[in-house]
Amino acid sequence: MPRFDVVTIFPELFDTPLRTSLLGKAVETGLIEVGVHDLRDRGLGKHRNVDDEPYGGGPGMVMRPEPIFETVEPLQRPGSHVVLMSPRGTTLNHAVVERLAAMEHIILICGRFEGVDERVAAHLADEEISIGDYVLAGGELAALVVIEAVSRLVPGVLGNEASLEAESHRSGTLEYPQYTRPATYRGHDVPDVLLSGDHARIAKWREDRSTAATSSPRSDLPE
Ligand code: JEE
Repeated sequence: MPRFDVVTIFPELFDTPLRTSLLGKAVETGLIEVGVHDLRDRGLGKHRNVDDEPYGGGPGMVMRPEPIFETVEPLQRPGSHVVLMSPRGTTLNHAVVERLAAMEHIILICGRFEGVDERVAAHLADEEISIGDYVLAGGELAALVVIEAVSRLVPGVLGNEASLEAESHRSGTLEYPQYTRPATYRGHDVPDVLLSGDHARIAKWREDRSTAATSSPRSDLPE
């Protein structure tokens, strides 16, 4: 059973996402374990400070290394993989998610402010991951994206193993348009082929209408 440990100054951000839907069920049934750890428990001084001004000057504040090292180190065990969420990290994709899904224990470090002291990336983290080329206010929502994407690949979490099989079959990139009832909504009909019961024709239609991540929808094909 994979375990995730998150270190953050906003542990409450994780409450609802980890109690709800797919992740809530995965935690409840013990298919994954998630620990959330408040960096301020290792904060400095009366005010439990976790940040300070950047050496050399410049805007904003930087997370100090001591609360991060002192929170992460007691969590580490043989086989732990330490990930620093970072706007300059490797961009998350399905291949990265599959690689992470093979790990038994992932520690996710979430920064805030202008980022974290470089010694965390250099001497504590095993890798830096970003969830996309845009700037968030901190690593917490990105860590939740990683936890959800990786947890989907844990056997039993999806419930419907056929969905996962379809992903690997189709290289994880192909997707066809989906419809459900009603057959007509506001004058817009579900394609006849999907109501035909002809499974070979349906498979062919779906293949034709599938789009790879690298190409735009197949506007060349008729409905
Ligand atoms: C971790 C702090 C906020 C804001 C300045 C921005 C200058 C950090 N895909 C992803 N986007 N953003 C994050 C992410 C953001 C974070 C932290 C992850 C910790 N922040 C922050 C501004 C700046 N830089 C980029 O251009 C250079 C830095 C993320 C992930 N994962």
